[in-house]
Amino acid sequence: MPDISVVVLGGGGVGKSCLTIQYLQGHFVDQYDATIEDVYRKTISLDNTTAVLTLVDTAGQDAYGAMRDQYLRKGQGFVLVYSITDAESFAHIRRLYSTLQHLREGRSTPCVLVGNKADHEAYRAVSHEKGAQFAAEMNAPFLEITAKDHRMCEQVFEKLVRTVRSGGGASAVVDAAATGASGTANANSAAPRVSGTTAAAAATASAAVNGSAKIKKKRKHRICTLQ
Ligand SMILES: Nc1nc2c(ncn2[C@@H]2O[C@H](COP(=O)(O)OP(=O)(O)O)[C@@H](O)[C@H]2O)c(=O)[nH]1
Ligand SMILES: [Mg+2]
Repeated sequence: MPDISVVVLGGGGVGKSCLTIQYLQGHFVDQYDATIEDVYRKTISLDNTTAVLTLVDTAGQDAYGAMRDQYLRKGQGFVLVYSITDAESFAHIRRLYSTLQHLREGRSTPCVLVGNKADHEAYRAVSHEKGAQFAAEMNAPFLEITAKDHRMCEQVFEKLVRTVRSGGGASAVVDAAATGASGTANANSAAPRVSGTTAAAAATASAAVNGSAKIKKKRKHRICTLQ
């Protein structure tokens, strides 16, 4: 069974752990220790093919350390998360993507861009268009979601697996901006607001997920503010 290593990246407090746990365990955790970095394994059956995902929910100071660079070099798929309520978190993910590209030295970098906390529309600080535009630059699928919604979180990882399988990154994923700005789905509805042609595929996908396990609890890190 193929193994796909997935790294969830983004600034502190954007909802990486909530997204990961909602995907794995089907519930929303209101508070999760911001200093803990966890690695999980999950079997996913998608498009009649099964794979084992190794998920790294990154945290803390390793966001800038040697370990992070290791993840960025070795990862096969990346979930880039920002909060739509936090403009700095969007700037952060842009910088992180530059680093990612630099470290990977031209190898394909399958990514999904996730604007989380879409349930907080009243506090929106990053427009949907801005997100879609950045996703287009990366040739990555784009979703605005809330980690409170299980199906939305599933779709994030399904999109990533499809992106990885299709060769990922540069040319394999259709331009996300093509439909991004005109997306009409409500962020609070069951389907995430998505861009690009893979959205349709995700909507019709029958994903069966079975068996997930936390395989490793990393050491606690000091809390540090990500820039
Ligand atoms: N309203 C709302 N709050 C969220 C959402 N996702 C995460 N949060 C909250 O944001 C805070 C940080 O989430 P967490 O997953 O720990 O962030 P991380 O540091 O990126 O892992 C927590 O208080 C969560 O309850 C979301 O989709 N909507
Ligand atoms: Mg966390």
